[in-house]
Amino acid sequence: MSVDSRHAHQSPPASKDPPDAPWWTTAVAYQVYPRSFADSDGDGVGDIRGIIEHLDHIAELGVDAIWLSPVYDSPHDDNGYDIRDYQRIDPLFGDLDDMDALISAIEDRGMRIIMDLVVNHTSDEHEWFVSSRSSRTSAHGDWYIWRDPRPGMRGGEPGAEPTNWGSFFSGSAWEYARERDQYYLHLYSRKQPDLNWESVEVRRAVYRMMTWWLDRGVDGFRMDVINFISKDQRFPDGPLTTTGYGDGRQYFQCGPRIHEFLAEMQREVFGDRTGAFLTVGEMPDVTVEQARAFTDRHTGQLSMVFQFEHMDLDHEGSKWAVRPTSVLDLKKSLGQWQADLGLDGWNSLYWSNHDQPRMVSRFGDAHGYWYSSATALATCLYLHRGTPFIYQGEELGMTNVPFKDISSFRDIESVNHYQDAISRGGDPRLVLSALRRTSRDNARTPMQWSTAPHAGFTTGEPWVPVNPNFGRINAQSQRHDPGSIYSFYKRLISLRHQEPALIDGDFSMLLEDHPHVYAYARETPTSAITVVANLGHVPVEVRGIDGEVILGNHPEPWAATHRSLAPWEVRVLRGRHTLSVRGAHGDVTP
Ligand code: TEU
Repeated sequence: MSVDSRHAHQSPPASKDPPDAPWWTTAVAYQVYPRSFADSDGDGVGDIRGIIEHLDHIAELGVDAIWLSPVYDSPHDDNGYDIRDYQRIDPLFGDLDDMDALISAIEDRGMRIIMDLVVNHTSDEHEWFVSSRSSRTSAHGDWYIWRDPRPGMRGGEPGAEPTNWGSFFSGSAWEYARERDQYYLHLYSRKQPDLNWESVEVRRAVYRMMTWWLDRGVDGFRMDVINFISKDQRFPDGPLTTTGYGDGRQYFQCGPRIHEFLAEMQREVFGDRTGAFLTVGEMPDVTVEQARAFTDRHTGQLSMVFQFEHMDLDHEGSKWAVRPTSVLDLKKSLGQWQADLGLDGWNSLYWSNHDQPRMVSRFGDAHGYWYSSATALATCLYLHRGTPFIYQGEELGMTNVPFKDISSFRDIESVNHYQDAISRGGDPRLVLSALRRTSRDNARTPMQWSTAPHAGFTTGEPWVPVNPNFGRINAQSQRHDPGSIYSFYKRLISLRHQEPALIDGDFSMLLEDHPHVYAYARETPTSAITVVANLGHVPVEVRGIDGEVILGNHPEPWAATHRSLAPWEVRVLRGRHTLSVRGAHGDVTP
């Protein structure tokens, strides 16, 4: 391997970190999806009181911050990502008193809380939209993105939409409103109209609402599709896709005014307290260069972004056609992000969230090597440089769901895609089998607390059935078992907090060309850690892995006596190790 390629995945030295690095650079975060976390009142839907009752499950893991998916008032067309009132809690989840109680309970346990900020769009039932829709001259007339029908065509007529863009949830991204004889843009469902960020009044209203939440004691925001808020005002057609609609992303992904808007938000909302808050921008399709500009420690507008590159590696053209992710592709992608954000930017590190299938089913082996693959994958990613985000249930090794038929799905994206694919002649069995692997509902079944009915999630009928494997996979059986995935996550998080090399250390990928071994070193001038994992199904003999194992998923004395890595084995070693592997094709050296 050439020196150049070795350096391609090396981040620059870490010694440039300022001594007063913001709290979130050493933090581990945990995402709660309230609908599916814990139901305290038996209505079948998770709620805020349920979260409070189970806070110790999260606190004992050792995490520093909780990201709460939306709990705001909503008609729930997209499970709360369609907000009707930003300053009201949905009665399904509780009220503002419950929210205040949650904020204090989190603070009492030494943790922080990050709210979900969904301001690319609102619900069509938001009073702003109701007013905007009523007439062109209403008080909120220009708060949304309204365009006339195509010249020479009548509104509502097929093909009269202002552009050919498709919505992420199938169909056109435009909906006709007779009241104004115009179309409004909705990149997501037709009940999620996009706000017009060109309007200074919209921006002011959003900043006021954010400040109101900060004053209530929240510690930051996860910003939903925030890189879509600035649209190219020319609204051109996009290249046609297989759905029959155009792909408009190049006209709104990191659009012309995105940095200006986010800089304004930073100034108006956070002012000189910016470092005290965690801001993470969810950014589909963001490139590493763009992410570096957003997160630059001197000139950036956000603490970090959620990028999607590693989530898209298994897409064969679209998210509905999947192939397995290769370890080589993963190493290349994640290594590149480490290298390129290393010095001045900051990474978020995640395997899963409420939009992604379960990580052990997707990247690991949930059947043959459930424990080992879940723990190996977690160790590999969460000891990179950046801020880890764990999604509820991941710490238990929760898996994808054996959905029976289309009636078992709840998610608007899945349901719409199914109808759309079938109407275009798709084979229902094939469409269903793709959905089983990729549907967001895989992540949304209830938390598996115990072996009680419905996994202890609710005393009523859950809004979506629990995964039938809750008898085997649940918190009750794992919380006090030192050999559980939950206990492993505790050790992993504690290690991350203790070792300076894992916080500040630079990152160098090792054995870059090996198809199954994922290995890297983290180093500061005074300490080093080497992580080496076998993400494959056959043992691999790796030279250089002897020494002190500070964390491993095969208990001692296994590591002391075995020089080869078992399938899905991971070892975290003290010091910088020189590794080599003898493979079928000769030696692969670091
Ligand atoms: O998701 C943004 C997004 O584009 C995708 O991750 C989306 O989930 C979809 O799968 C694309 O195929 C965010 C939220 O996380 C998601 O839950 C919302 O549905 C969406 O925005 C709209 O608010």
